[in-house]
Amino acid sequence: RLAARPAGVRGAGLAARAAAVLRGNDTGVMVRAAPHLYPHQWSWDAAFVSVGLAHLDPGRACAELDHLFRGQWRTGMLPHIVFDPDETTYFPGPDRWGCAEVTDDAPVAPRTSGICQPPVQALAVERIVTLAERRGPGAAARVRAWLPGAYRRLLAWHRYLVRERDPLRTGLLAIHHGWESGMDNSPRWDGPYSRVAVRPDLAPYRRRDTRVVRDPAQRPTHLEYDRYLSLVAELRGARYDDARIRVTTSFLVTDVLASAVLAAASDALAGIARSLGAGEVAELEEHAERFRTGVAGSVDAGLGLALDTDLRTGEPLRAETAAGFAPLLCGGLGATAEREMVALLRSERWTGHPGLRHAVLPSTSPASPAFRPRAYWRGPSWPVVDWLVVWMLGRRGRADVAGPLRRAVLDELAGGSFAEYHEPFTGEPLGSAAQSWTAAAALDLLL
Ligand code: 9YW
Repeated sequence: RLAARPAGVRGAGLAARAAAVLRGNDTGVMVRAAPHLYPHQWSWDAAFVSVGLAHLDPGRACAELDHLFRGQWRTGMLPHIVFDPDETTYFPGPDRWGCAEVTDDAPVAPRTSGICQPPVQALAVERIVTLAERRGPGAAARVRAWLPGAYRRLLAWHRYLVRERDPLRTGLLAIHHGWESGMDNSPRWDGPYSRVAVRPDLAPYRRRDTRVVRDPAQRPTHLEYDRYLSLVAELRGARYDDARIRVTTSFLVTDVLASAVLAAASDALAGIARSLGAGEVAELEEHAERFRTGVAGSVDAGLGLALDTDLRTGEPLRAETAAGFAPLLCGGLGATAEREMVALLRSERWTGHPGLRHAVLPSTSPASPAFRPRAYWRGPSWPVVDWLVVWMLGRRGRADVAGPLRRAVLDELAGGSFAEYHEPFTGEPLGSAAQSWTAAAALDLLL
């Protein structure tokens, strides 16, 4: 459909607007995830944003990741938020996390949150290197000079995840808060959250998101938020000590999407290690293989999707969400199983649903009882997720599957508001406008 229109003109206009969004959100040292709603640097946002920046200025892309690396913990963890000290309106802010107050592992400056997000950073670095090489020898040399330092940071990050989040070597990462999945109120987490008690001593708070996005139907409920903050209090009470959290926390689940991202990112990091002549290639390849196998082994025969597991009950979490397509991101399925998963992706339960405005991947299947078309991670389509799927499929040589999805996302983005998410039946932009990672998605998908 895109090809039937004057794609060049439309594409150039959209790219210029996307570039303006990234520049507008740039404080000079970091790109805010969104101008009002998310005025700090988020970990996986920063990775996606750095790829968008690489289309404009590869040096600025590297600086964006360097800013994130400044928040890295002594353990190697990249925290999910690096706070801008000049911005005090976002909730929960650094005082609520109180990381450096309770553990020496956290940096004193910059202040950070005490949890992490899916490890897309090595994939971003791989893409930045490619884009810089395409740009010319000057850009390529600049990124190459930066690469060894970034590599050591990424190696420490991956080793943290492998060591602390999968100590039993199952090939599946455990997360300690739904926020760590990046998909806060996804139906994936309804069961585990129902077992999180709201603490009677929960300190009072005022949310910020519902003051920026006025329609409460688009945001998590107050009960959900009480549980999110009760978990923050639990994690802080455990001094953000992973070994202690594994035993004590009331929310402990595997995350198939983060695991698939780690598998693909380990492939990317092994490639970077090889290009640098570093000694860890075999170790990183082994991580990739372990997590690829873990993800492929999570596919539920009935639903045809990869499922997370509640590690407190041992039960698989039977939700039909976009995360269930995790094996398509990292590979590992046999040919028949992959064909079945691609058929499911194209079916009426997903991108082939007759009611969809664009044939994108909604966050939750419109055919599932948990689906809510306007409610954040319970149904809306998220351009950044579609981009990740397109990008990972492309990396694996599946342009046949990625191509139609890419065109559908670009159609969805053509309105130029760069929304955080969309109502999938109408295409209405929802949540924050001028969201940085959505602008980055447009820039990268247009190429
Ligand atoms: C929050 C910034 C973040 C994303 C998450 C998304 C949302 C809300 O916004 O989180 O307040 O942290 O769920 O994936 O990184 O864009």
